[in-house]
Amino acid sequence: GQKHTGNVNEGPNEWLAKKFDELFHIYEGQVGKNDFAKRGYQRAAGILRRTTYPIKSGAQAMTLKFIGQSLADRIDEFISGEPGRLHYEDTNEARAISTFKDCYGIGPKQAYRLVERGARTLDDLKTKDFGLTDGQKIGLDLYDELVQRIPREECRQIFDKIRTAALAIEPKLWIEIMGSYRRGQPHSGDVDILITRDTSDGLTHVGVLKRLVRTLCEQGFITHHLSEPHDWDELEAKWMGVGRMSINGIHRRIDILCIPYENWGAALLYFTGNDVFNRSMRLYARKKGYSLNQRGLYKGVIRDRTGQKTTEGVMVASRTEHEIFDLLGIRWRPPEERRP
Ligand code: DCP
Ligand code: MG
Ligand code: MN
Repeated sequence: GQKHTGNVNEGPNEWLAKKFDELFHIYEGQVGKNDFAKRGYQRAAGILRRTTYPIKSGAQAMTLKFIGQSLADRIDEFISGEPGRLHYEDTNEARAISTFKDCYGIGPKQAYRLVERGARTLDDLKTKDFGLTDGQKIGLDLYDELVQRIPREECRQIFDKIRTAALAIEPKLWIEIMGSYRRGQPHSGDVDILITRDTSDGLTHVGVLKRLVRTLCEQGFITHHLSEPHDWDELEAKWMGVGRMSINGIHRRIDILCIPYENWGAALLYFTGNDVFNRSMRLYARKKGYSLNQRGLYKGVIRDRTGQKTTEGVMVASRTEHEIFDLLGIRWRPPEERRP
């Protein structure tokens, strides 16, 4: 169940980066124990991808920021071709966890539990009762299609289709494609769509999501619903499902998120990612005495010793990405540069 995330412009260390991707995925299923190592592998993959000259030894890699002795040892292991720890970790159990967590709705924790309970193959999940939800069962049925990355051109076609349908319902909508597509990636795991409406004339986008999903169903584009909003008529509502461009097309994962107008910039920032960039941005905000989430940047948040919020604070920026970067005092970074 490895996803193919290779770039058309692969650098000289892509093969090493892929090794660290593998390690990251194996460790992802082993929740709790190896969080530190896990993040290290993820970061090493990113750093190696951005290094423009070939890395030939662990010692040489240690001249790069964030690569310490243990990551360097791993690099030497990979370069020497010795089985090493990766081989040791590449058990049936680890492979099953890695496969299961690529199924829609199954996270690393649950994948681990399913393996603990004896599941080893997708067939086990299909034929025995593991108490999976309806959404997870759809994910299982469509597994082979949904693990395939979506080429950039098809993402654009899907976005065009959804945008056209949405604007026919309400011409004043704001609609944007986010996630890996907005970061300029050559292919994506799903299509992430954000919707709101300028409220200066007193109207909102409420009601659009329901009509949009209905229209796309009628057009034969939407084929499955995975998760529907708690309340279709809230300003903040999320629909998750599956669609395809044609009857012979591959089923693709689609997320459509509606948000209040005032949260546009913060939501765009959050859902453009990537997740590692978001984590470092949130951490930076915290160091500066702010708190950042998908709704906005807050000042005056009070936390207890464990880091839990005891006071919500006041939202000080949220309408545009620029506003948030500016208040934090950092240069605005275009989506293509939002990597660890
Ligand atoms: N996100 C996050 N933390 C999570 C999940 C998501 O910060 N646990 C943010 C960052 C992601 C964005 O939401 O970039 C969209 O989530 P996706 O899972 O769709 O991830 P991407 O679009 O980045 O990648 P993919 O091509 O796999 O869809
Ligand atoms: Mg995505
Ligand atoms: Mn998504």
